[in-house]
Amino acid sequence: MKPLTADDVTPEHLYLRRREFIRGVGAVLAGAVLSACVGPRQTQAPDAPQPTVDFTPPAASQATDELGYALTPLDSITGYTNFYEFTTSKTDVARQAQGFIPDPWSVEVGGLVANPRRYSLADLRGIPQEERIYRMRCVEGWSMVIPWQGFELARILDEVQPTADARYVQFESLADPEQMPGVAGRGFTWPYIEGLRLDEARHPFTILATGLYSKYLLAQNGAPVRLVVPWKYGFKSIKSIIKITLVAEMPTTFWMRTGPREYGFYANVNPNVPHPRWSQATERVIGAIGQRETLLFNGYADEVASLYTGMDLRANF
Ligand SMILES: Nc1nc2c(c(=O)[nH]1)N[C@H]1C(S)=C(S)[C@@H](COP(=O)(O)O)O[C@H]1N2
Ligand SMILES: [Mo]
Repeated sequence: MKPLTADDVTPEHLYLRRREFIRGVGAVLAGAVLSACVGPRQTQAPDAPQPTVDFTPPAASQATDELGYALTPLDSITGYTNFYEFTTSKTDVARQAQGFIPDPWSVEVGGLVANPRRYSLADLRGIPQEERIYRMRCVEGWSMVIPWQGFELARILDEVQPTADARYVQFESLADPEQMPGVAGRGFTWPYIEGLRLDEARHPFTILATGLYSKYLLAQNGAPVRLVVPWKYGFKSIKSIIKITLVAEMPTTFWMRTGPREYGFYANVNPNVPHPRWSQATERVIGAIGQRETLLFNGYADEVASLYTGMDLRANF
């Protein structure tokens, strides 16, 4: 199984240049993925005035992921979002986030690293971007299929060089009460924090995304840069990142702090481990009618299950 690119499912003329994607499990295991992804055939960084300006998102009926699931329409991806810094109302985030200007921006990468570095937005957008069509499964029981643009987080980790003590990666979102009405309100402890084990962070499917459907991210989807970890529940895919810190101990995440009985550190998509308040066996397909079965590791088990060999997935929820 391989994550498809829209290159595979949309007419060629819609794209300036084609590029190849991860070819499959063999490539992943061989560690050949990085070289496959930094080759010469990259798509350009997405941007409004760039040649993709005439790009029309493919109709859902024309475009699918590698399982044959239709891409979620753009208006659903941008109109139905979770971003609690703005509001807990999924259909009102876009409006609340309209005035959010994520520029200038920088991401500070530090902690247990040999080469701490601050990445400007231009730095991040200057990294060769590739497209990944990934399923997104929210812990609330709904899902989308999203064509992201971004790059592997491993690329940045390689640049900053984690020290031997580094075992986890902690991520932090902007929490600006001036621009984000949800942060000014009560009920949660900000900032939004997420974390990955270092080997999860280095997995070639883990990306930092700067765009989707060939445009830069809109505020509601986590502009200007967010994490995407497709085999985990959506809340791991932290938005509007300002800080990445290599640490020795497992970070306590926003959701672990908010509801420790309901949200664990791992949060791997798993239809066999129900949430305390609901089943996780099926999911509602946003932008379409109906439900589908939820798949172990969100359908990426072949590529990621080995990260969890010998672990009790029920205890480590
Ligand atoms: N900073 C931050 N990141 C966040 C969230 C949030 O509220 N704040 N919500 C998470 C949840 S619950 C999900 S399902 C995904 C949704 O991503 P999308 O709205 O782009 O589909 O973002 C995640 N990242
Ligand atoms: Mo979510």
